[in-house]
Amino acid sequence: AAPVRLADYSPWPFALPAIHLAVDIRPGDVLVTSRLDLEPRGGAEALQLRGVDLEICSIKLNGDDVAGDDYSYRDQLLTIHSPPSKPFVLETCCRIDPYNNSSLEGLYVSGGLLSTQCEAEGFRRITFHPDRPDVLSRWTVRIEASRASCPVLLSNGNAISEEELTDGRHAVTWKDPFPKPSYLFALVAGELREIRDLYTTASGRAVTLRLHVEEGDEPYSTHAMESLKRSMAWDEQVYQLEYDLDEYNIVAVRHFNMGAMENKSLNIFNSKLVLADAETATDAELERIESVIAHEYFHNWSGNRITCRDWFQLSLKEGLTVFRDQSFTADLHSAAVKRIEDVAMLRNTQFREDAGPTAHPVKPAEYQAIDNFYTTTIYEKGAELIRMLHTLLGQERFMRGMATYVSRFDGTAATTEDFVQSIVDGAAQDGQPLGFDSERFKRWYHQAGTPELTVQRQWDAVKGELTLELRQSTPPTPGQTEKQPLVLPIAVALVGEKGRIGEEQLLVMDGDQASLTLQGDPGSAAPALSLLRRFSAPVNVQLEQSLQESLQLLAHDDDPFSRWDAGQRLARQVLLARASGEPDATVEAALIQALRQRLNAFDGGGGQDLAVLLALPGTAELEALQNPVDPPALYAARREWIAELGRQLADPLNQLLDVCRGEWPQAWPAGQGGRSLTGLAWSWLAAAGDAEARNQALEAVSGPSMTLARAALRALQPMEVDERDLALDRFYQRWQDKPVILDAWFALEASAPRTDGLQRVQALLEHPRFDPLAPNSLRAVLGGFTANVPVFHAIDGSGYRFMADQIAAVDRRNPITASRMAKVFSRWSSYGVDRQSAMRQAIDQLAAGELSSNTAEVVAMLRT
Ligand code: BAL
Ligand code: ZN
Repeated sequence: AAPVRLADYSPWPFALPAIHLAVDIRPGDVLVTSRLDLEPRGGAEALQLRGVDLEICSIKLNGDDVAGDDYSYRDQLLTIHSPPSKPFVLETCCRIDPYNNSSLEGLYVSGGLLSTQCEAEGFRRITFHPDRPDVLSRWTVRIEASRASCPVLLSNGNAISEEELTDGRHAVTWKDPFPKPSYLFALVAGELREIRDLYTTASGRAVTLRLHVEEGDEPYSTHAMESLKRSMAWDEQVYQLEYDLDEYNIVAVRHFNMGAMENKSLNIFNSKLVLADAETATDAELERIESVIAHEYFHNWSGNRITCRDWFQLSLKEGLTVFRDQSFTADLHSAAVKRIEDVAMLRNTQFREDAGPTAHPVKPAEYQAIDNFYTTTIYEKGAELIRMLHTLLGQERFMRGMATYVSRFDGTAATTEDFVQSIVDGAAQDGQPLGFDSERFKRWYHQAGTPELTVQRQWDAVKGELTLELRQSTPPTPGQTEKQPLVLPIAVALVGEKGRIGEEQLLVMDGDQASLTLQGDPGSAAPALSLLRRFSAPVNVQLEQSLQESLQLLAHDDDPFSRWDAGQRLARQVLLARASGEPDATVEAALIQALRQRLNAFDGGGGQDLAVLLALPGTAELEALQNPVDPPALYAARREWIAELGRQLADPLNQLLDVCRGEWPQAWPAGQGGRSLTGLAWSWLAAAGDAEARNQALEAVSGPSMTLARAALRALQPMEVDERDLALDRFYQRWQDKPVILDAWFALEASAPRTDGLQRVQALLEHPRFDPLAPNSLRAVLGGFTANVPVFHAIDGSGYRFMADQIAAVDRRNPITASRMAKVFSRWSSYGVDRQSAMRQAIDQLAAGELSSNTAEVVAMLRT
């Protein structure tokens, strides 16, 4: 099929101010009657509506049946050949089968519950509709079903009437006063238990908050509810944005392609992102749940009240909303830790995407299947763009820009240009110069690839001046060979032996080259350069830094990100040298010494900062620095280095465990530093052969903290020791009836580096507790398998062939999940000859089969 192109955008030639839906849920099918109030806007000869797998029962125009000659339904398009030129009503009735819909798009069944997923293009599987985000309507939805099987009937907006019908049936009608596109429509019907709370907004609106979960899951909903209230308060305080309806519903479903979905006033969540307490979820999961609850709530303004004109604008809502949820977590917890974790994630996922065959701009120019563009580039790089605007303008000016954006575009479908223009117009209301070229800034949206920032410097000891010469360039990406310079906000400072020298400076670079002179201490040795503080721009830096300089930054930089980055740089050096077979004894000794000092200085409190500082760089980051990439060598280097750390630092690590023990029982968010450090100490000590650490870890699997239990499993899982199998078995026995928790066990089993790893993964796919229709289970086993470096990357290609078979099988049921999994092959050209050709064969094997358009698009990108 021809791709959809941004350049081809034109408005829909009708307005659709009101929609009335009647959804009749029956035991074997569902009847959907839709009444569309349509107003021609001139220029339309025919009316075209999207529809997928719909069985037409009737089509009426202004009350009269439309004759067979007057319409056609083919290629997922319903065409009414000659619609009236005046406003008219089109009523269609269709039969759909949600009971056999494994795609998890449109209306489908999950564990007896009927629920929807319409973003991006799922609504066309429910009824005929233009199904594009710039068509906004007021919706009224009547749902009818048997009371016994579906006592709860939910849709968007407010419930305006309830009817008791004959034959044990009932109906509820919902009306949403805010115009919205079809992708924000939601419906849920089934048996659910409700947890209710109340939130009063700043202006006094009483909002009923309702969380709907399966029977028995009620005790695990407190954290999600509290997170929602915190989110509502934060958006009022920070953005002056209040909730706008009388109810807010969240439903937890087991079978869900994404994490969660921001449907207007009826969020639907993957149950793993709702159900949690300290015994059943890790600290990281609790924080993630809090942030996703916030993310979906924040969409009410950044996404719902102001939506996207077309799907090329996806980052308009996603980048902005990720930026907002990142800021929320930073405000509530540690801003430094949050920034570091976000950067680590960006480098390990988005930078990898930007360097491979699926690289695309934050605003792509074309797509085949928009589902393939729910990527880390659209989300996380998109958020970095907003963050750079914030850095360039400062909080006050940025917030004035946000207020301008909301006042200009509330109730409409906007573009990323609208957004950037609003931000700069709002900021400039103070009459001050903007400080950067906003047209150049917009290039960030259209240009794929991670810019390389090359820095050279000269120290003038007499004047005490450090002069920097900076150059930027962006490597070519598929379909984009020529790149332009971008606007880069670069925060820099000098660091001496007593900490920062002088003030931090913000260099705004918008051409190929720039230079900057920083004032240090005359007559002294060259100070260390703290570059790209807070990771002020999403770029790769090329700068030669000595061991001494990195150590100085690690010890004395006042920017936590740069301090962490200095440690990471040394750890990367160590791991890459080990992977190449030539360990660097000097760097290793210096790094161990620096870590020892940190560990010795720790006396409790602030443990999370230390935990992130000690964490090793991610695999993707290391792979980006190796040519050709040898994943098993990197994996082995990491395991050996962890064992070395455990041996060399055994004493301070054991002291650390003593200090941290007191924090174990503290309720999240307290105690998380102590628990993180405990996991790290177990992992390092266990790898060094410390039996006591292995025992402690084994005991924790049966203990009251899921954080410690999972840290223990992670520590034991890479090793061929009895404690590993005992621990995994204990965990399984304890949690086998809780699918959300058991997924972690599946992932750990699938990623355990055993000699019979492939057979074990095969057995997991046939395990009675494995649910092949649940994307969470698939991601646990197949995602776990691809993280199982020695088995997945077996030199004979068996791991790659197996994965290709699995992706093809998943694709027949669930194309959205399959096409995401296919990206696991995106690094094929970076490996050595044998792996390269084996992975390429697996891709070709996948391409030779019958694929969904989603997966076919990804596979085609991989093969270019
Ligand atoms: N809109 C899809 C889920 C999310 O990003 O919130
Ligand atoms: Zn989102």
